Amino acid sequence: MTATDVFIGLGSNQADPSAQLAGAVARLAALSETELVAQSPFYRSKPVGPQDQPDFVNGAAWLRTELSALELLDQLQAIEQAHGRERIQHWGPRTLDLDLLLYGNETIASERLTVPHAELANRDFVLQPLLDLEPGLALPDGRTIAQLRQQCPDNNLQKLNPVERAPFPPG
Ligand code: A4P
Ligand code: MG
Repeated sequence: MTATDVFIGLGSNQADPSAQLAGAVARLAALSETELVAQSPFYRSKPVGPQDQPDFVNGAAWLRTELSALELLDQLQAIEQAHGRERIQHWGPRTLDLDLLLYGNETIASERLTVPHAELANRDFVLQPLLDLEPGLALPDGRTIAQLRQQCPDNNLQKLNPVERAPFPPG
């Protein structure tokens, strides 16, 4: 089987978010039949959805994998579990959220998977890290990530320097 380029969205707003993301990238890099091509800078972003929760740290990882999309989803959910993820509130606080943003040039609409990720075009905290990773990236329908980023509402993204990736105060 040939390898497919995939992009994973990373998000956390609990228990030292930047460390959660860094740990997730290490676990992604260690997946079987998978290599880490690159990771984006991390960004601090205001919560989308319920506002009574801490700011998020978001980023993205570029993988090259021989896993199928569903095999990869299983692995993403296992990593979320390993990071103590509890599903309590839709769009609520989470120690780690891993979303399959793009799987090669495939469009997937099944019970467990919607790819490209359904909210991708509406979220600057998803589009900007993708743009950082690959400025020429496009969706299966041909729309470019650069176009979508220009049209996307701005949510006050703040790029984090590695030195600023200190733990947030508990919130
Ligand atoms: N699922 C379907 N498609 C996918 C996909 N492409 N990638 C299914 C991953 N999962 C996918 O997800 C619920 C189900 O979605 C999974 O079982 C899988 O089969 P979940 O992560 O358990 O539930 P959730 O997180 O409550 O819902 P959802 O829709 O995944 O939320 P999002 O879209 O991840 O949004 N604000 C900021 N600033 N930054 C954030 O990262 N994240 C969220 C969560 C809200 N607000 C945010 C952020
Ligand atoms: Mg999710």
